[in-house]
Amino acid sequence: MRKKILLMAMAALTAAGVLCCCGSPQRTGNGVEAHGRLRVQDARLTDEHGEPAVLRGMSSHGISWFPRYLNGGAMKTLREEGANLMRIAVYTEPPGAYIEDPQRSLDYLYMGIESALAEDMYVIVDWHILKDGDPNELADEAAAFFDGVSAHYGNCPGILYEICNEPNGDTQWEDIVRYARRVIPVIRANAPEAVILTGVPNYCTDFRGPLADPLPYENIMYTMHRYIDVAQKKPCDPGQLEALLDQGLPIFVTEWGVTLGDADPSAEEAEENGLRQTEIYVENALPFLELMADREVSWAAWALSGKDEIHSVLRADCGKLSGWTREDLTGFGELVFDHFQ
Ligand code: IDC
Repeated sequence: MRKKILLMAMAALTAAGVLCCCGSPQRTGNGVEAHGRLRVQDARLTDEHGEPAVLRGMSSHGISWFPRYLNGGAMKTLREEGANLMRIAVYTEPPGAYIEDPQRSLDYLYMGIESALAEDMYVIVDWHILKDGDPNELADEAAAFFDGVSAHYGNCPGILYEICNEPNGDTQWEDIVRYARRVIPVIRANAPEAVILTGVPNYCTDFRGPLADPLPYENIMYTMHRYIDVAQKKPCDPGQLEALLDQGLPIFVTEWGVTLGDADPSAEEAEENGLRQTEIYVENALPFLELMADREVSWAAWALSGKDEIHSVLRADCGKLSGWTREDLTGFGELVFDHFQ
């Protein structure tokens, strides 16, 4: 009886728009409550009102190493800074990651998803292959993983699925198509309308495959990953992204970040010696950021962590788990936080 009254009360609140289907409170703004269910229409991410939806936020680092930043306070801080997206990277390897200890990764993943949804943010569930360059190597495990997650969140409009992080090595587009044909129907059986993202060959840089032979499903986007060299003052060239958008390819930049550039022989040494992050030319990334803003391309920046490396948005000496201010951010972190909105 009590359960029935509770269900009736929840139904009334949902009908009145006070609760969404995931149980989070109603918000205004640029999050899930405002945009609702996403679709890919005319190669663009579109919200349930038919308007363009632009998602911007952070990618986690590998959740097996940095689960600490998936907490509710961290998501609240990102949200207050203007982010409406959190990408959660479930590494398949090395030891300690999903394949060796799936339950641990799932615990962290679900904690992160719930923290982000509670802050009205969209979430990308990222099957983070890397050393395992061909996603077919772990297709059985990926199918079981996505079946479990999509069964939990089938009706929730806040979840996007990224079926493979960065195919690499000699993995061809045909291999990715074969894998996608295996995994996408598993997700769609539980979450028929979910937006699904897929990586492309050579670490998400080679788009010839999807241009010639796009995946035969609705609501698909292809992921671009872009790391901008900030070791020498040289603004980046965003031409590849522009050309792909002009050709009508639906692109989601699920990782962008900075690198010290492998062409520079001193870069590795500089990183090893802890090159002061204030000395890098983060403004080299501006042409890419500006193009993404102009063309309403959604993005996640790599990565939300304080690991002592060039990719971190938090300073290595920042012990805070949330509530970061400008002083806690690296130069790269400031650039990212300044562009969430
Ligand atoms: C990097 C992490 C680094 C870790 C390494 C290997 O920043 O701490 O040691 O992975 O696990 C990618 C990948 C992403 C990389 C990132 C930076 O998707 O996993 O993270 N990067 O190297 N593609 C291009 C760059």
